[in-house]
Amino acid sequence: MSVDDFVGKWSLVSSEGFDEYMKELGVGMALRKMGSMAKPDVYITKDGDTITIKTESTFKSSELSFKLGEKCEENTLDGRKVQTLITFDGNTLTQLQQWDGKESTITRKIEDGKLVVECDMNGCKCKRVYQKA
Ligand code: A9M
Repeated sequence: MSVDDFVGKWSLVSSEGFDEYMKELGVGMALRKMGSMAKPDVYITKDGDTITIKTESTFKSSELSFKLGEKCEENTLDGRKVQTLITFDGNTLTQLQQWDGKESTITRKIEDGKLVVECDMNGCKCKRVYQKA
């Protein structure tokens, strides 16, 4: 498994615990409703050692470009400004977001050809599965 296996367009097929995760992040009700309804497409590209993850939905979109192991600033869809560090262990892309003394982890891995995204904040977990579009 390499980062190249993550490259492509991915469409959301299932989501568990996302509302609870957004609550734990402190996202307000209106935005949580949008988040729950959205069926985003995720575009992952790689240019040299720069990886870009673009999340597109009819409501809101976001784009994050980063190099593995280098901290960068990320503006999240719910308006947090966080420090993000993404690493790859040969299997899983692990993203650590830190802001205001808080942190959340987002992992991405490929399972049965699907992109499995798991988010964790204070032990409140969410699992979202995307299939190759
Ligand atoms: C994911 O599937 C999970 C990433 C978690 C991001 C959490 C940010 C909170 C969202 C707040 C509401 C946004 C309302 C707009 C609707 C857009 C929906 C998109 C949700 C991700 C794979 C994608 O990398 N990440």
